[in-house]
Amino acid sequence: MANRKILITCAFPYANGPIHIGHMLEHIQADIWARYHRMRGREVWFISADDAHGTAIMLQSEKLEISPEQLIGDVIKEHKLDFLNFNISHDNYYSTHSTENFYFLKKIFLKLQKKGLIQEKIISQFYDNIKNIFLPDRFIKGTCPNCKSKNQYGDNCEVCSATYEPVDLIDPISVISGQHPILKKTKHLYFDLPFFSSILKNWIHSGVLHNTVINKTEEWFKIGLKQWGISRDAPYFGFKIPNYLNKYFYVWLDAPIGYISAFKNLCSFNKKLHFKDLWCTDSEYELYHFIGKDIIYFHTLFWPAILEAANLRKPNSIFVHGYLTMNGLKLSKSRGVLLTAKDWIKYFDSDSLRYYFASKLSNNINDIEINLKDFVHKINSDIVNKLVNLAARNASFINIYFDNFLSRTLNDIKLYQYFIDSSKDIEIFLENRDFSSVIRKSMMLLDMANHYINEKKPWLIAKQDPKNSELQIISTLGINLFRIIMIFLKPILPDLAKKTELFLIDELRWNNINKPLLSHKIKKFIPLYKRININIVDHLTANFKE
Ligand code: NOT
Ligand code: ZN
Repeated sequence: MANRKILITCAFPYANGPIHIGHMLEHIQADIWARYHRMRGREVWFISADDAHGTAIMLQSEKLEISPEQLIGDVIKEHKLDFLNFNISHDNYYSTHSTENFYFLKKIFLKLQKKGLIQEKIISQFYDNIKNIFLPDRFIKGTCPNCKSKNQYGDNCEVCSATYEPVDLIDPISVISGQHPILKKTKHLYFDLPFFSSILKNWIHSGVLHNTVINKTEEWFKIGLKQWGISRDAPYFGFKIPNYLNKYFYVWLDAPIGYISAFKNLCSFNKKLHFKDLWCTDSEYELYHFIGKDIIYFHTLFWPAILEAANLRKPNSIFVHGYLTMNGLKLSKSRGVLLTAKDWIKYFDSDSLRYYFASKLSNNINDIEINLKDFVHKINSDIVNKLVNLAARNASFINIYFDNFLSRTLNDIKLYQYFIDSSKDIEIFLENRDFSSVIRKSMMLLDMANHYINEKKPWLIAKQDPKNSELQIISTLGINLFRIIMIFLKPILPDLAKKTELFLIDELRWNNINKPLLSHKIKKFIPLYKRININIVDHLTANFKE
């Protein structure tokens, strides 16, 4: 099989607020997958960007009394630093407010127009006549017309997931002024999504999507696809629509096109990459979008329709995760609890969050509940007591009695071989993004390894006859079993992997799994990971905002 070439994307965080650990869930999930494929020698490109347009960003910049350009410029620096702090290995982190994005947006729009896929309509829309602004869906709140939950946004209900028009909301209120909005007529542009119904239907059933995602998408087919509004009235922060006065492209049109332009920008500093090779309809590249379940609609319907209309390739799959919740509340900027990436890193390290998320992630869209006490317990018991302890207890004998040298041979080949053979399962788990199984299996293997050491009682040999080669051989196996697990966990724990490589004086590589370290010098053991003090949880919870 030809070497796989893969483009991985994460949804674009809005440039009006901090990266929180809900964003991080997705970027960590995608990053683990990207790192795994790189370890397997595949050509991987991993991109994301800031989503820089829209009313929210405009209003936020007004509030801060700076220009939107300055706001998004400041925010992207923060975002990039946050991702760096969590070892998210984006090959490019770009912005939708870029020349490339405007170029592709115009190009695609003109193509749609030429194909007769854009229609004008005069509609009545909610208008805040105190602030003189048409209200986007997210700036109107009211009671869900479907389940009657209060305090829902104008586009969809977070309780029952119904989608609707803002005018369908019961008792609407402008979020900007807190007053009842009025209805005002305005002209808008619409993309003919229903035209693509049968193409989309075929596509979603062509094996590219997980069943739950298909079912969710089918719900929209049942209601019937609708014309999709792609314009917004001034005042707005975004790209202007050519040949229209005071009309802007809706942020959700230029956001996904940002996948294309972030890649285009990547090509400009990676000369071996060619734009067309990726986006042409017969591309050899695999394309995967990691997203949260709140934006399924845009990625399984709207985006593939745009790609189809523009004669560009479609994704191989859309990988959807659930929400991150804490005490049952969604982590987000606008609702529930907010725990930022910056806050996290003040109290804990990055590998710990990556590990904890991995232990809860599999390839379904179930919500992920994070509990900080459980988190501390898991890190201490898995990483400290099982993983690092296996290295520590064996390294000490090698360091003290054998001048840091591992033995020439291995005993208990059966146990060793079982670890090697397990890599087949681990590969399948990682490929399927079933990271919780990777961790479960690794912990089971570590239990076996630690059990082996407990049975062999090397400390007794060390007491009676410290130069006995049996002691060196037992410890060498212990170190080699640790090394195998660290190869499995390297995509999840990049910091610990780096320290391990320094300690073992060996790069953790997938295709070296079955070559044990023998007659090999290691470094003097230094603690690879620090136990987390449970009291930190109380400090943290006292400080973060609900
Ligand atoms: N900024 C959006 C959000 O919901 C996600 C944009 C996804 C990016 O946070 N691209 N697309 N499509
Ligand atoms: Zn509802």
